[in-house]
Amino acid sequence: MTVTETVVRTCPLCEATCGLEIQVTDGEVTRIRGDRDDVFSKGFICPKGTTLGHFHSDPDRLRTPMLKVEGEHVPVSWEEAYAYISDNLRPAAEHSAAYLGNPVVHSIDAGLFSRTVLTALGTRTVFSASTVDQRPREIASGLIYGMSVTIPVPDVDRTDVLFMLGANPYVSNGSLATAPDWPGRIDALKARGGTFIVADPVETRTAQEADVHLAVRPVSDALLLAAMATEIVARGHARPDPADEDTLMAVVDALTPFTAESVAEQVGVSAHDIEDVVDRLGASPSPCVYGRLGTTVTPFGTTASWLIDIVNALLGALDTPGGAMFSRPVSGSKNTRGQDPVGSAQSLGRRSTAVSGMPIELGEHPVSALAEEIEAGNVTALVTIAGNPVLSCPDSDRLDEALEKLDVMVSVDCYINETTRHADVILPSPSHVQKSHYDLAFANLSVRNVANYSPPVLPLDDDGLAEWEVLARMAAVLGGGTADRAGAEFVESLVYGQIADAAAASPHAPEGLTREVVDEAVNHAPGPDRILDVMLRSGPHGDWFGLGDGISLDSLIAEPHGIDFGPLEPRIPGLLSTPSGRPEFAHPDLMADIPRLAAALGDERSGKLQLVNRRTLRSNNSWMHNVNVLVKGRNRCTVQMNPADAGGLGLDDGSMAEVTSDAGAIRLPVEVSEAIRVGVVSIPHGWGHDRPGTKMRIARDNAGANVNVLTPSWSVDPLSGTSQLTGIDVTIRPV
Ligand SMILES: Nc1nc2c(c(=O)[nH]1)N[C@H]1C(S)=C(S)[C@@H](COP(=O)(O)OP(=O)(O)OC[C@H]3O[C@@H](n4cnc5c(=O)[nH]c(N)nc54)[C@H](O)[C@@H]3O)O[C@H]1N2
Ligand SMILES: Nc1nc2c(c(=O)[nH]1)N[C@H]1C(S)=C(S)[C@@H](COP(=O)(O)OP(=O)(O)OC[C@H]3O[C@@H](n4cnc5c(=O)[nH]c(N)nc54)[C@H](O)[C@@H]3O)O[C@H]1N2
Ligand code: SF4
Ligand SMILES: [Mo]
Repeated sequence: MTVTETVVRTCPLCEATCGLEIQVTDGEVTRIRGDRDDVFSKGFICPKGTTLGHFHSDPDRLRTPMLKVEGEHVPVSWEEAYAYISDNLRPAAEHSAAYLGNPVVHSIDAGLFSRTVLTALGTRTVFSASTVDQRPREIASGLIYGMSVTIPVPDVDRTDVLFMLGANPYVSNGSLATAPDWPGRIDALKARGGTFIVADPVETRTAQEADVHLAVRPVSDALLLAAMATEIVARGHARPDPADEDTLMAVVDALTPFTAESVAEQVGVSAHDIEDVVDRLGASPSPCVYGRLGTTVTPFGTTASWLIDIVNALLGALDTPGGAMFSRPVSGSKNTRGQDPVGSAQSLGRRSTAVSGMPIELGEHPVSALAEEIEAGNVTALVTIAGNPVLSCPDSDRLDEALEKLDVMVSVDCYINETTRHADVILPSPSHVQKSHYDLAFANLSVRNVANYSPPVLPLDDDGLAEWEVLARMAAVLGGGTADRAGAEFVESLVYGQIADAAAASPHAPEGLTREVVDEAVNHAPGPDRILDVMLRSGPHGDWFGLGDGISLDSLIAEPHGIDFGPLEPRIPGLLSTPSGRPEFAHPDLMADIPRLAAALGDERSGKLQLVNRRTLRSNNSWMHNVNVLVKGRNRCTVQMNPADAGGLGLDDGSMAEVTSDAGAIRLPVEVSEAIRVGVVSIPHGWGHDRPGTKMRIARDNAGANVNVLTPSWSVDPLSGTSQLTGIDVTIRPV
């Protein structure tokens, strides 16, 4: 007899956190659609969300550990895999490093247990996808608010003028701003008479919806924002919180060289257009400025992130409804635990990498430095968890070669791809429908305070391990313990114990809370769920283990469509941890970058084309190209060019071109588009699946070219170490 059931869960693929309604027939996922009752996404879904079943049943997805024997990966038992790790990685720990990829933050298992592996390994050399992404925003937040997790998000549902720089949420579904259904939210903004303004060198899907589109030159955002700050004051729009007025005016004084007139040439739009945007924001009762990837992966990423906050604060739009606000995660966060807004000063520049002296901030090395550290012999052993740096990181041909020089490499991943093909051992993580899910990371970035827990939809494969257990066993064996369930539970007890102790010691805890009360109340099996239970119960809406009124994991399980705790509320000064007890808008490490920005006013143009990044709706960085329904149809890995640029080079739509930068060269088809600014070209990342030794058959048939062969490893934001991935000088010729 056929058994069909319908379950709901949160999509783990991107930051939008959509609710999915999943139909399961005889243990197979047979249909996925949007969950109309989800409290946050209300039925919204994108094409990727419907493919979790395809991914689950992909025959190329790893189901057993793989060991490289004479250059070929062969399936082995867990015992053999962990024995290899014990014999080979453990002795190499002294020169080991780790790379953590993007899906780590989308997984409660990997999010809570990746660090146990690094701790057991004893490595201080940690790389992650953050330094090809949002690290500048986190650094700016650390300096200004005292904690890197304290990131302002646009209150998109209440603003009436939204100015968005370097983001394309109609395609990416949003980032550092968790909000399922950006199209619906922007429509609602317009329906209430609001204005939507976009700054992007490309007239993207998002820019097409804008009332005003500034087709800025790449890497010019910090200049634009600096000028906006001074123009807000000059044009009489400043209305900062009186407590911050002196600090903000000190910043504006230092920004005197930047005016609409002085930056117009570099930004590539007229002074009048800049003034118009300033006036629209200034005239609005609830304006909001939001910047994303296009503003962070540049040599001025940290400075641009800082200046966004300066502009919002000058407009009186920071921490106020309709402006840029701060989430208050239901599962708690560093910035929900304290009570005292006064903390010690943060500063940059304490550590740097050995070879090039790139900054090491927030405990992480820039991925731009990974290849050279391996080449120099400083890193001889590498662990990768949920990452594909060979496609996602700059100068990737060089990195690809460097990985071959390692003595030992271990990966935790679902595929044998461009990166994991170098690994001696690959430990498989189960498919996403076999995991429980809770968005610990994105609760910090959400435009509403929402909580939603999903149990696994399907059981583990025979002999399969949950991802937390894969990682905890590895930590156990690296720490000298046993690579079995007992070893994993020992590691879990350390993580659980830390969180349970912190809950018992919380300044918010009610009278009578002890570690014993916590242990007695928590009734979930060892693993991420019982840790989550502690976090929820000691979070801002928690039941304090029965001593108060509020939620627990069990009450969340009883609400499969999630619980909505409402719109964001002002949180300054409570969430601060700064010497002054106010935001450090004039932090000396940020002010110190103003002369470098002023020097950029005089930059000569190279006369070359400038490469910018691009996302496409049916991709998810590098790893979903083995799902046929997502890659079929026209080739999306193209170089988009304005007709004026293409024509001048004798290129037509569909003709093959060679694109060359100082780092390398790739060949791919041309897509002629009026939407792109003259002098700018765009190529998506995550492609280039033609390397030998990978086992992703559909991806190989749709290989595309790897844009990160073109991005230079030597150009980083000097404050954060984040790679420059946009505004790269390239030349193009027909082939
Ligand atoms: N479909 C899909 N969705 C995704 C992903 C994916 O790969 N595919 N990846 C996910 C991840 S990991 C992330 S971090 C988010 C990112 O999500 P977003 O931050 O929305 O990033 P992008 O979609 O890359 O949009 C960046 C925009 O910046 C523009 N740009 C480039 N350089 C500059 C510049 O110098 N200045 C300005 N103002 N604009 C510039 C580009 O043209 C592009 O339109 O998306 C997530 N969602
Ligand atoms: N040129 C250019 N380069 C870019 C960008 C750009 O816009 N332009 N964007 C950058 C950004 S924002 C990011 S975040 C990075 C992403 O950089 P990475 O995180 O290095 O790359 P991904 O393609 O996301 O690789 C994810 C890996 O995790 C595996 N995986 C998927 N799910 C799971 C899981 O649940 N568990 C485990 N263990 N493994 C899993 C996949 O098979 C894949 O190997 O790329 C960056 N690179
Ligand atoms: S928008 Fe993101 S979270 Fe929503 S269905 Fe698509 S991939 Fe999943
Ligand atoms: Mo990202």
